[in-house]
Amino acid sequence: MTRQKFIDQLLKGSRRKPGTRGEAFAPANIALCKYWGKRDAELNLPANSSLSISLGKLGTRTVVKFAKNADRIFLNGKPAPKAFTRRVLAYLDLFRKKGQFFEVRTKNNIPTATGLASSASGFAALIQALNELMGWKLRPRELSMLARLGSGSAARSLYDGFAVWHAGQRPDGMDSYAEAVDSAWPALRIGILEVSAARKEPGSTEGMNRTRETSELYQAWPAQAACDFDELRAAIAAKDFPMFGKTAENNAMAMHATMLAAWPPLCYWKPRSLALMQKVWEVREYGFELYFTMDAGPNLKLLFLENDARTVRKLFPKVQIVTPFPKA
Ligand code: 2P0
Repeated sequence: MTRQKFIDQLLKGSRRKPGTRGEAFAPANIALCKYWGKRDAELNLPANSSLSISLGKLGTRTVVKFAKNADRIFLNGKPAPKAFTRRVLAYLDLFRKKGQFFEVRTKNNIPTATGLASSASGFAALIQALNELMGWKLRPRELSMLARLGSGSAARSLYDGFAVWHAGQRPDGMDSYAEAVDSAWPALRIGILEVSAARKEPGSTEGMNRTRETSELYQAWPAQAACDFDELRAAIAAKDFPMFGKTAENNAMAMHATMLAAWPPLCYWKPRSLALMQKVWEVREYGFELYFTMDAGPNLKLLFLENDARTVRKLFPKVQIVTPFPKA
């Protein structure tokens, strides 16, 4: 099935009463059970289900309007860089009618120094703004499937707090959507440790394709991910922090192990990444409940509870602490 057919099917029967403007905010998210590998590249369907935590007020705000003669794309108040513009236009092409142009104004409040990807919050904000502009009145579940076409992890950025993105089984992808996990954990903290803010090489799409195609260890991944997904859900429901941290960290290490066994090998770690991992393991030997997760990049995201924030700050003076469940 093509993307276009998928979209036609999803929008069939939806209301189409365009407005004049759409605006939305979407949070960035960090996967605790990672999405790694696609079962269908055209429809961007994942090989495994994933689970994430959204970063509260850190994310992307986007305003979309109709434009007269040409598309106009802005990022943080300035005309957007070429690569960004190209990606947004390719996505808008999926939805535009002939002769229709858009003005898109996007702002990220994720400090670039964190090295956190903004494509997830970016596509999640864009599709919600488009939903309002086009008057589709789609629900978050359907919007998550459309966000997925821009970037897989964007499906999970439709929600605050914990979110799951179901891999689904259907070839048409209609069962691969994200939904919120109805469980708040106000004491949970994420600590971002930046090792490098440079653009990751290669990008995750290429990284996961190469891993899936060449890594023998990848065969073990879907089963581990399925198991970790269930364990994390159980740990969240029971607020069992050691089980939560252990499962998330082990899931990240397993994902990186599949990459190391790819050819050419993929190693996103820098020497400092490894030094930080070893520091976490060392303090855990002394009974301190600190864990980490890592994505397709060199930075660490620490996982800990509110009461340990002071100690984490002492151990890692440069840490940026995020509260994923901010008080309203
Ligand atoms: C995740 N990552 O679950 C995993 C963990 C990176 C490592 O989702 O190809 O930019 O656009 O669907 O969403 C990053 O991949 O990939 C990602 P595409 P995306 O967060």
